[in-house]
Amino acid sequence: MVGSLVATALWAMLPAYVPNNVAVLAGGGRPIDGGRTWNEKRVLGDGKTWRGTAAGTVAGVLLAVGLNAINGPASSAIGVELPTFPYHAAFALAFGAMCGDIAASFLKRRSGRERGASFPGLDQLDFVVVALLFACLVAPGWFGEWFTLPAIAVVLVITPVLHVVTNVIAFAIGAKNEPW
Ligand code: CTP
Ligand code: K
Ligand code: MG
Repeated sequence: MVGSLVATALWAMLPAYVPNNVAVLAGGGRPIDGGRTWNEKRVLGDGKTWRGTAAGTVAGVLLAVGLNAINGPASSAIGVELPTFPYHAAFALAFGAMCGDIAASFLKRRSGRERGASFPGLDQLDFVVVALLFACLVAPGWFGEWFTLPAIAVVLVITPVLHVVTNVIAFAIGAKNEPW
């Protein structure tokens, strides 16, 4: 019961987990804020680029397409019915994750944190909250089917743990400048 809840919640969140990591690998080029400042601080900073955002979003949608393709065998293997992703839900999760991360950078700059500074709590949950919000708005029927309150609770507990582990690994292999 708890196992199937964790499995479906994590599966449903995968298109939101991958975009930020792909953005780290694919990032670079023109920053979204074009170098502009607000109150003498960058609006977003050089860490939020068009290329990273687009690559991350596309990667999340492609992952959802791949997950749909293996849904049958994966569901049978673990004996749990896993969610399939309608395109609009996949896009909402992936683009929502990128927007949450961008919104967090906006808040970090407003609070005087330089690019790369940590903001505990926000760093670990920004992308999940906005991914869930976008999915809820764009695909309410699908969202309600898979993201029950217990599933959302599971996501809010497990995501920070996964985020910390992923980023420490990314830092250790040199893909990221900071371990958060
Ligand atoms: N990245 C990107 N576009 C995004 C998100 C991330 O290009 N929308 C890339 C950037 O190269 C960025 C790296 O991924 O430096 C790491 O992402 P993140 O930790 O979110 O950015 P930071 O550089 O730490 O900047 P910030 O303080 O604004 O979070
Ligand atoms: K971030
Ligand atoms: Mg960072």
